[in-house]
Amino acid sequence: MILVGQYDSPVTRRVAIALHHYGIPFTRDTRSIFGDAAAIGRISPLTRIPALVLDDGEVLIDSASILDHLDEQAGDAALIPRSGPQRRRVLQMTALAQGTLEKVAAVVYERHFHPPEHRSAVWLDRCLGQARAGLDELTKRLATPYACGAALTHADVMITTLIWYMQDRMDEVLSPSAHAALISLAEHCEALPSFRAAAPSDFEAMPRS
Ligand SMILES: N[C@@H](CCC(=O)N[C@@H](CS)C(=O)NCC(=O)O)C(=O)O
Repeated sequence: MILVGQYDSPVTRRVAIALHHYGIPFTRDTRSIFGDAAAIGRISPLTRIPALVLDDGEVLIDSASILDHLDEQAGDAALIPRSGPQRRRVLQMTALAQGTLEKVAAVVYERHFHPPEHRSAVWLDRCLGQARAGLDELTKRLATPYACGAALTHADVMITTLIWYMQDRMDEVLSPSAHAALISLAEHCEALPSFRAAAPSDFEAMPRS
């Protein structure tokens, strides 16, 4: 199977980390979602990453839907319980981290695509406030040693790829004191083999504005 997307995309990287964690072999299409948009659009109908091209040619899009498929393959090793309150907890923590990422990315895109005089200060303030609220809520709900308790889950993966993206791109609402627990969780996870195997290379970066 082929994972389409570069690892500076936190949602692409979270699929890669799960693939490594599950020991599922894959190759990569590392063309840029911006520089090679037309080529990516021929694979992924919304011209978004990640996409996963299965061995029979079927194309899966959207990180959560892709992970649903990979979790089925992983069985009991899946990074989420099959059912029950702990499954809901993992899904909610993951949704909080992914929702925070969406607001951070909205700020990054607004600043990338619009010159300063065309940016909406109202929109930017709203997104920054939502991103800060997401980080605050994640911090409040964080368990130990992992985000949802004793085991590594998809929530830890999403939080870690989010923190990496913020530190690389837009860290103005990430507080070293208020969000210290999230940062320290991310540091711990980044040292694990599956995260190291999916570390972004130097060439994998959205063009700087
Ligand atoms: N909900 C989607 C979000 C996908 C997404 O936003 N991907 C970004 C990269 S992180 C992208 O393709 N951006 C380019 C665009 O939307 O035009 C997922 O989890 O896969």
